[in-house]
Amino acid sequence: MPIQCIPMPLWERSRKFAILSAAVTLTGVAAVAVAVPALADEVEQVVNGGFDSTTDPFWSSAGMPMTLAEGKVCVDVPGGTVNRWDVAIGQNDIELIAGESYRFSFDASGTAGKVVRAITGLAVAPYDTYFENSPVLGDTQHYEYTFTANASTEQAQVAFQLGGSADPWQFCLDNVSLLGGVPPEVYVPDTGPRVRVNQVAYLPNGPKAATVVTEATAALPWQLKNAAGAVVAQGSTAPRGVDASSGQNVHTINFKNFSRRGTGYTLTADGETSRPFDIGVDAYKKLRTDALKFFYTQRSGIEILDALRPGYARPAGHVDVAPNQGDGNVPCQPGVCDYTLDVTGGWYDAGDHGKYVVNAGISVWQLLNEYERLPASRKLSLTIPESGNRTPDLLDEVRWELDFMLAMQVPAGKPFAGMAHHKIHDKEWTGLPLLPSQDPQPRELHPVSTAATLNLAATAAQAARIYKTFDPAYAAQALAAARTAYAAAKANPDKIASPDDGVGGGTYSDNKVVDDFYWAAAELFITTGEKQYQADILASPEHTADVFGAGAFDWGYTAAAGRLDLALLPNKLPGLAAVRQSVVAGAEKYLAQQQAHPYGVGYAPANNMWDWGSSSIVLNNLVVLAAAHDLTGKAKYKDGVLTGIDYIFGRNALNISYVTGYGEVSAQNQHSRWYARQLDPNLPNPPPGTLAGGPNSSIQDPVAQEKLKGCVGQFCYIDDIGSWATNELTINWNAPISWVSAWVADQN
Ligand code: 9MR
Repeated sequence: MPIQCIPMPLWERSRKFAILSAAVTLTGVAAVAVAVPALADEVEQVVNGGFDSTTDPFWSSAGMPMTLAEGKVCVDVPGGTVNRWDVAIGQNDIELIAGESYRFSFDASGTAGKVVRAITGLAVAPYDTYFENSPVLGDTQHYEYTFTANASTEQAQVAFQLGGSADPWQFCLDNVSLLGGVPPEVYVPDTGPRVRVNQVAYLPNGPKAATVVTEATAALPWQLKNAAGAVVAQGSTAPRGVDASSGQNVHTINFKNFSRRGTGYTLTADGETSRPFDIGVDAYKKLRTDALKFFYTQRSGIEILDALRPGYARPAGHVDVAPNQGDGNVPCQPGVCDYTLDVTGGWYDAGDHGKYVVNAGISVWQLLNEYERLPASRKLSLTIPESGNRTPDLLDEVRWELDFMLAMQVPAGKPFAGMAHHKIHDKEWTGLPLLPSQDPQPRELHPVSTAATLNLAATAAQAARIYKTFDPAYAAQALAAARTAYAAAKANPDKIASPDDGVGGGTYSDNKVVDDFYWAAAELFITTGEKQYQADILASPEHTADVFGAGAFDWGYTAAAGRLDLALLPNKLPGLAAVRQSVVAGAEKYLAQQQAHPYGVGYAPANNMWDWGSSSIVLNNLVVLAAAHDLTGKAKYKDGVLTGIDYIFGRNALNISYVTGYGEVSAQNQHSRWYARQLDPNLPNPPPGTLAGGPNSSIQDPVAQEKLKGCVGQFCYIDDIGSWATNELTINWNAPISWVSAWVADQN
């Protein structure tokens, strides 16, 4: 048979179609087959998958001949290749029908520890991948996966990609099958025991509550046991009826009167025993640091050192080293500007390689706010290259991003001088996995926007007051940039980033900027005390509006960030009593939602439609409760924060902690091009302390659409790397887990 190579990376594709994975995940959220009638006859698509006396019609890459031995096919895989697709075995001319389910199975063995990337995909450009899995090999094993095709084609292939190894190895294959017309797999999440707790820790003197999923309508007895299994407290559950956010009938358990510190506690009710948890504060002291250490590993433009992050070392991304095209000399999209900018550095926004000023803004704001509001954060060692200098590590880390934001400002003398470019990212979407240093795409600056400019104004104004003690020149530079940006935004109040500009990166389109004006004016006023900014605050419609909506603040709505800072930081704005009262009123709203919620969630989205990044919204609403506590000293707001975190750490419908490495079962496979262990066992999972986006009712990605169709609220989440709509990681989500865990760590 003709030998055929796969010339292009199969993952050089729009991420919309890059991945369909049916893998059983590390968290135990497993795909479970449920018996449903087959749609049609089951039809084998692969010819001669048993390699009976010939290898035809399979092909292999040039220089890697197939040999038949003991009824299977084997190859000597050459060493020294770079990409997985550099050497492969496969079969072409396979027909797939969109919407039909297929069972892809094979027996494989290989040199221990080597990896095969088994795919079903398009055999011709643009090489879409319909399904992939990358098992680690050893002795012969049977592998079997079911997926549903999302396209029809007569030009599909099954292929076994074997490249990327420095040293040569051996691979053998048998019984390759792609069976069409099989029953689709019904995804049923493995939610473990029906007693749901904060799997990390309850604070000794804090509230302590759990949720029991049960058919029972009358109260049930519960028991709290210590690590030795002895009953240390008991009581009766409170039936709460059907919870709208999950559709489950639930009871709650209140065990706040038990306060003895310890590890390995469990709660038992209705014949089920919860996952273990601690009573203590230490985990939050660790998390406040881990959540901040996340930002170093997101850095662009610098090598990540193994000495500082064992297991996470990688070369510098987007410096001018091939195949990167580098961020040192980036032009605009065609027709947008006639200059280039050096925008090296900053943090990668998320699992993509883009850098976006609006999302940089809210993230920087929140971390600098942590610095201002929670003084213990100033002393944390984040184990970063700058550790040990005389500047607090938190400020050094944030400066990495601030410098990037400042570099995104249009230079004097150019059209729209003083405005900020909305974003910089790849020209086309790339697939996964892809280390930042391996991204071959050209980078482009996108048009300026009023929102980005005001994000720069707000955060540079914040920086001006915060960095003053450590670097007065930098503080002055930041203040000048903030003033210039604010004036430029006032002169160009309607430069809205296009909601259609979403190829190669996200849009972050923000069509309402009155909130950003208010926030920027607030930060400039707090820093300078000047009347011009005071006048703008008082004239803003946001100043008297209820800014505490379903979610308090996010990249798209920033008024509450301004309101919180006016209420809590020293300033002489007239009418501060009303400003502070408005924060307390916002907190009352979230507290009432939380008290009505049997999982203790102070987030009640309209029509139970959970937002993209809901984990961060739940946390940001807790920031408002924390603010109310700090303003009034009232314990009910503090208890609200402590109750609210339980949901994040496992007291939820899925029984999962949304923070990697925290809790017995936690999110591990967040969508990322470089923490892509689910796709390549040689890569790491996200570092401990990484927050997953969480339930998103709109399930925009294909994995969520295949697995979660019809999901109710809290169930709209899957810990799969392909689910970018429910399971990404981002800088603006790790900022709130950092802020809230830091606040909690300070409470005991
Ligand atoms: O978090 C963002 C969410 O609020 C938006 O609805 C969504 C669509 O624009 O984009 C999300 O942000 C993504 C960004 O556009 C690109 N980097 C990854 C971000 C998280 O998914």
